[in-house]
Amino acid sequence: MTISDPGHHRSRTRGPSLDSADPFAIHMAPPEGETPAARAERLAAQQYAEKMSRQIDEQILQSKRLHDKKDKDVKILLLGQSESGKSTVLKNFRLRFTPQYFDSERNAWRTVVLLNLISSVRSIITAIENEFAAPEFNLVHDSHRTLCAELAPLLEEEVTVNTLISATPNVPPGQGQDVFVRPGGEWKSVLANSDEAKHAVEVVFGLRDEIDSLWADTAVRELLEKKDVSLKDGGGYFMDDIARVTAEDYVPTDSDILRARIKTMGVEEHFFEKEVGAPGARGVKDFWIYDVPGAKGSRAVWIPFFDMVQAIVFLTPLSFYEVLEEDSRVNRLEDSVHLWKEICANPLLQNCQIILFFNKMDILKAKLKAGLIIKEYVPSFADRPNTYAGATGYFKEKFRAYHKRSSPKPRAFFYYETTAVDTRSTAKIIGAVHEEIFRKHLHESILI
Ligand SMILES: Nc1nc2c(ncn2[C@@H]2O[C@H](COP(=O)(O)OP(=O)(O)O)[C@@H](O)[C@H]2O)c(=O)[nH]1
Ligand SMILES: [Mg+2]
Repeated sequence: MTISDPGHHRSRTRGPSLDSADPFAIHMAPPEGETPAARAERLAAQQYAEKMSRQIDEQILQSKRLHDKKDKDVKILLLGQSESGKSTVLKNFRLRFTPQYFDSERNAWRTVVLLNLISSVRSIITAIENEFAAPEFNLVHDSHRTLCAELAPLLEEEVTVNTLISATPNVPPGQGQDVFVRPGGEWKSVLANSDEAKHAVEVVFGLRDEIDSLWADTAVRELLEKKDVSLKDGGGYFMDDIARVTAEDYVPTDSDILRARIKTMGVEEHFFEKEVGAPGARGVKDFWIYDVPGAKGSRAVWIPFFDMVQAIVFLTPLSFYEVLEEDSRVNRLEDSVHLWKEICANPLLQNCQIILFFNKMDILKAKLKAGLIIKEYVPSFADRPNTYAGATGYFKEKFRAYHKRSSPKPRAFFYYETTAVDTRSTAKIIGAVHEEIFRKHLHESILI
């Protein structure tokens, strides 16, 4: 019997009751002259087959129950362009509502943190090598060549571990390419139990002084500045924590896990089942969150989720000073505004709650502090105060106006300023958002 044969129950009971009319009865009857031993064996086999059949029935029933339950549970969709912080917000939800599960994965994240660290080291080595290759160079010396050679084993470890977790293991990731893992979190158990990952941790530990020397070198810093290599911008930045994250007994903190960077290929479905004793989970019902890819070419996968979710958390950084990685002709904020209008206007989503997060507000603050002039990028900003409040206020009103104008019917506008890598401030917001979504859902289920 196979799972694709759901009718087997009925066919068993619906057939003619007379055994003689049952075409299978003859096959089920004990063979003539059966020995006691053969009989025992036959009955055991029969019992086993029945047990398996019951187990399969139970599995079908369970997956159907889960399916029906999913129908009733609240489902939240995270939307926003690539790099807007969707996966980081998901981690915040997990930290708050399923902390034990989150906790059990720290070991896997340790390897990701180290991979992120190696990736920064690789960017520096590449910058140095390019400088050596240039016709004239004065910033780098033989000592840098030696240091790069000493650090080379790190790059080998990077390739080994990345190949191990890559969603396309037959095409080993080249150096410097983004590594995509398959959704479902299998990569976490692979990392937690792999000798290769353990070995990588040891290699990083053995080279911690060299990594430190590289990063402390003033000529290297000067070179990075000259070449405009900004390690911080891509996320997964741990160069200011070298001693801590390379230590033998290092265990990633919540904040490390939030900042660690790994790319998932495809849609992640996360089931939030109430954890007994979790402080954030009092009175919480089960719910689901979908984290989808956000790059321009992959947004078609969003659509099937539109008629099953009750709430959307829409993320956008206010990165009017950047263009899309996948299409450098498109300004990031313009792309976000365009998406926002489309989401607000979509008739499938007209009953859906839409919650806007202006994310990466720490970066905006830092940029403004460093002298960023908003109106140079957004002429319509004109002579408004070039401050954090000035910027958020201006863009908030823009997003609010589009929301009002585009929504097929009136709905509330929810808006938060977030720094998703900051666990503390985000925990509060996540709590408020969750409460709001469930309040509306409860209200509506009472009306129905
Ligand atoms: N500085 C800063 N970095 C963030 C923030 N939110 C996310 N990031 C980082 O930005 C990168 C992209 O975030 P991610 O959640 O993967 O974006 P996604 O592509 O939308 O899933 C990651 O390295 C995050 O650590 C934030 O509020 N501030
Ligand atoms: Mg993501």
